[in-house]
Amino acid sequence: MITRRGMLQAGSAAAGTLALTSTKTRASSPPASEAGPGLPGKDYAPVETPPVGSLPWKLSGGAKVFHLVAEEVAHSFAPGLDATCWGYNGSTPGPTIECVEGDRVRIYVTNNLPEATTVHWHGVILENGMDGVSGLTQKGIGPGETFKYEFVLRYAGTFMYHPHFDEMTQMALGLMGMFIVHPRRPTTRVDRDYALMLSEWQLVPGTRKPNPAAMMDFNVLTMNSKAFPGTSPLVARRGDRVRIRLGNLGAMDHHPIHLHGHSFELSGTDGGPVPASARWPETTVLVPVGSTRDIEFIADNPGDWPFHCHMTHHVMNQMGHELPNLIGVDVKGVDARVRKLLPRYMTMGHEGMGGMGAMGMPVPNNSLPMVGAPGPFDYIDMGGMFTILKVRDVVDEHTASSWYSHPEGTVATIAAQDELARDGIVPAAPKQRS
Ligand SMILES: [Cu+2]
Repeated sequence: MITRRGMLQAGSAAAGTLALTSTKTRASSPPASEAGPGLPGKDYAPVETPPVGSLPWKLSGGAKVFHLVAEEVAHSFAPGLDATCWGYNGSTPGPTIECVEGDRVRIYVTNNLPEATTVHWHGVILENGMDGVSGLTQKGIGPGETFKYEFVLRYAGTFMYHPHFDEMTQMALGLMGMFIVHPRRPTTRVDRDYALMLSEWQLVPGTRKPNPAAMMDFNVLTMNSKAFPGTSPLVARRGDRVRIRLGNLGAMDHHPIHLHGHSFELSGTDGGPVPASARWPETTVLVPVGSTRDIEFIADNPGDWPFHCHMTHHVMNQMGHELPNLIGVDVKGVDARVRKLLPRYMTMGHEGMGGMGAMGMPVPNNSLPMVGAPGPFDYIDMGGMFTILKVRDVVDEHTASSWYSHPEGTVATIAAQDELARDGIVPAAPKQRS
């Protein structure tokens, strides 16, 4: 007679090296020895992590071997804003690690920082001793030491890697990266697959070292450690199925990331894929600290579409927050008096703060204007955690650096007098200010 216990024993014997089988709802993958290491082009289409790319690997004894080097890196957030950060293999974020479900990985980590570090594989289900938590699951990797992590990737998903030693300092300085495990048998194929790590920094204008003690007032908000206009545009051909994988390893802030011109579905988290039956349409996805969110959509609407954090202070660069509120204040008298001392003085902010970047106000050395960059019509009044999705009928090497050319009659313009008259619109004069 087959008993319940007998079935369980048989089941666990058949599972072989895979320990987690019974209560998991996620399907377990075949062991690496059975399927062989997943290969780019054959088993997966590589992810794009602009501008850092993916970490190279080599095969050794059936495992994919990677080498991460934690080190100080010279970094540029955007033209005109350079900093000394910490990263992996010369960049922040570090290069993306890409694997396939079932792969065995051996990841060497060399620490070239002045203090200990570890690497935690955020979201990856693995043996406790490979989890990378200093003091709890391993000793810290001392300066100059190289540690070895080795595990089998049981589940597909969008994961991350980061230190769990002095993480407040180490992540504030840029130590983080994406870790993507492609499914062995994909249910959806996408044409473009992007990865963007969201983070936040405090960089006092004129300085070059991010401040790890910051707990609020982050003033440089980034995608892959770049602030607009330093971010890379995302390009898609009209009709492409696009996946964007967002990770958030900022210190304190969740980011509602909004896409213009399209709606999308949440297709995965750092817990794995979301079943098709559990998805619903959105145009904004909240990416909480310490999580990943994958979105998928058909890029069927040509144009230059903003893709940005909807927290208004997160699309500013190096915004100071200690300003008095001058909106609506009559500053004429103040300006006249100050100009006796400073002839070119002009109070800012009383008519709103738009266009401050376009005015070409002088900024301290090594800092950014608070917003934006020149656009095809005028100055783009957003910066920080902002990039542009460029959807085109034809995609080539010029697409990323070119502006959309709009079909005639599809751009909002100043209203013509005869149109106002036809539609019975009388523009109202501004009300008298009290
Ligand atoms: Cu944000």
